[in-house]
Amino acid sequence: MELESYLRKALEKNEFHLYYQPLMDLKSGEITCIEALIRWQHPLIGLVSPAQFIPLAEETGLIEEIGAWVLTTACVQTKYWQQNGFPNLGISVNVSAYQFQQHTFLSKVMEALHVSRLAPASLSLELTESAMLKDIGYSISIMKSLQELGVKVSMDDFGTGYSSLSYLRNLPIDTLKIDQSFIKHLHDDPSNIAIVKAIITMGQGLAVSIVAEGVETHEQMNILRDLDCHYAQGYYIQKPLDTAAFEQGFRTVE
Ligand code: G
Ligand code: G
Ligand code: MN
Ligand code: NA
Repeated sequence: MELESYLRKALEKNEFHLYYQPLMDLKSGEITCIEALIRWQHPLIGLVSPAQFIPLAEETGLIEEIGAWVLTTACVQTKYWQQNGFPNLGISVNVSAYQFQQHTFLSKVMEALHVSRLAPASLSLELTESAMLKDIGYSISIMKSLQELGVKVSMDDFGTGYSSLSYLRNLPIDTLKIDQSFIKHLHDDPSNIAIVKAIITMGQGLAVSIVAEGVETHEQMNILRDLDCHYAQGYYIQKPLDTAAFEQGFRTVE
């Protein structure tokens, strides 16, 4: 109960902020999309990681409100950036398993699009494998409804779950995000190269875009480019930045 009131107050007091991390098109070098990552700036504790408070928000049910805030804030910000120099910028938003299963989820997505006037095609939603597989029939129906709206669906942390590859045939997904654990030892472990290469080939066959996460070195980026990976994300390209720092970064790119 105490935690719930803490989280609720955080929302009321505007202690949540979104950071943004770019996804780079490896062919053109362009930033095509940004991932929104929530941060909690607590006045006393300091910065609290979402890895800590998202599970609590799920337990208490507050994820519904926090998730709606994230969606709306991310869409409004992206629409603003589209109108101020980055017309083709897309936004990718993480959705937790519980949030995805809520019966209000689809209407919250539509509301965020309506309020922001962001084109649905500019929005991607990131779901983990386990979130998708929880109630697969229901998940597929919601994912299809999202795609009918024009919203894209990404599978986050791909390779860390237990799903059989046959699921990939049936799940309506636009993008696979290869988990950072495969990228971390890309240059010193040939088995990781083999796995990443196989995922990229599979992506081409299934017409699914591939994003490599957690790219931290030039060497990793070169390997991914050689393997024809579409997109990369990670500290080597840019770490997650707050709105002001992000706009600074835009200016230096221009
Ligand atoms: O950015 P960072 O590494 O601290 O994120 C830690 C975890 O929190 C990651 O699993 C990330 O997907 C998750 N996360 C970050 N922002 C959000 C958000 O807005 N909603 C949800 N549900 N998860 C988020
Ligand atoms: O679960 P998800 O993939 O959404 O979480 C992404 C998390 O990874 C975020 O918390 C983000 O801050 C973090 N992250 C982003 N790029 C890198 C990177 O290059 N290295 C590491 N170690 N973490 C990263
Ligand atoms: Mn993510
Ligand atoms: Na991920």
